[in-house]
Amino acid sequence: MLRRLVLKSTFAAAAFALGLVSASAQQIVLKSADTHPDGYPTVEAVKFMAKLVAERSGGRIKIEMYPASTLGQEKDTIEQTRFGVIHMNRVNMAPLNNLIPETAVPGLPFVFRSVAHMRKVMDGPIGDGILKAFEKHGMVGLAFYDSGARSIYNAKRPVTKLEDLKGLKIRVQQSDMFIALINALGANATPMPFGEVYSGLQTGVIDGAENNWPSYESTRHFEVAKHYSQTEHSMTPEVLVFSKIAFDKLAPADQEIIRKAAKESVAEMRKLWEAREQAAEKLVKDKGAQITNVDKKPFIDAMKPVYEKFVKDAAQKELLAKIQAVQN
Ligand code: GTR
Repeated sequence: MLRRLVLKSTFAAAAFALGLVSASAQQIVLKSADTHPDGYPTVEAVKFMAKLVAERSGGRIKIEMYPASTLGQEKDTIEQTRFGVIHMNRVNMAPLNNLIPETAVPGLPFVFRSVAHMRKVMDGPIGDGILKAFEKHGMVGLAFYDSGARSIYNAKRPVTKLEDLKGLKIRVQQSDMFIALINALGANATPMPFGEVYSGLQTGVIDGAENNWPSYESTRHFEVAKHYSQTEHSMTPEVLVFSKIAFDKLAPADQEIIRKAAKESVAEMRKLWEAREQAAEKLVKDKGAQITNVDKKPFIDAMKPVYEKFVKDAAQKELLAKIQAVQN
């Protein structure tokens, strides 16, 4: 009994030191970051999760959502999550590529044949293995969310073939793999935080970027880069992570509540995502975005050096082979 009490108060002290617990009550307050604004499917899915967690903990665990990059740009929030300053974070896998090699493989160009293939891989043992790999790097991987397919858009001209990309400065996420991907297509990759892309396009620091329909729409990039080419070169998923230092301080039962609610938020996210993808595509077209189709074959062929560079060691080769072997 005494031991349990001591353990409990040690936990309380540690949690307090990490800013998990509010001063007066026994309440655990968790800060959750997202680069997207309220209403975006990732943000709403975490709010859904927060509701489940609040219900199941009898109101004891509160997840506070900080959307719209209020806690910083993605790459910085990842660092803060590893240090335990931010407790939970929804990010794309790309800015994790340099830190966690396993995250690069599902982001490889054209690696998924379809959304169904991507979901089957990420929902199964392969996805679980990737989530597990986060722990060595200070984060607990909770769940994957959809991110549709990323396509290239620019302010200069319609892109229908590889040659049209020559010389275009295309913003990419802060990931060596995405830099290699865009350069292999013949454009010039410029890594830059998400929040700087609109002004970068406006001032001509960059000519274009690449993203899915909902991000192209919510950032209003379509206003300053109206040529959207359906390259659909990557389906790199979103991921929900928890700070490992903070997670280890939680009681096992609370960890379980969080893990379970995160997994349960995936179905909700996908429902919101599908609706938002359609709405975003319609909205940008109505607002004058010019959509072009590309013959994907030359784009796929151009990706050989990217695979050679980023699927090097035995573990990455094995992971790639396993992903490709999944039938859907
Ligand atoms: C979005 C993704 C964000 C962020 C952004 C980017 O699709 O949801 O997390 O990674 O792309 O391009 O920086």
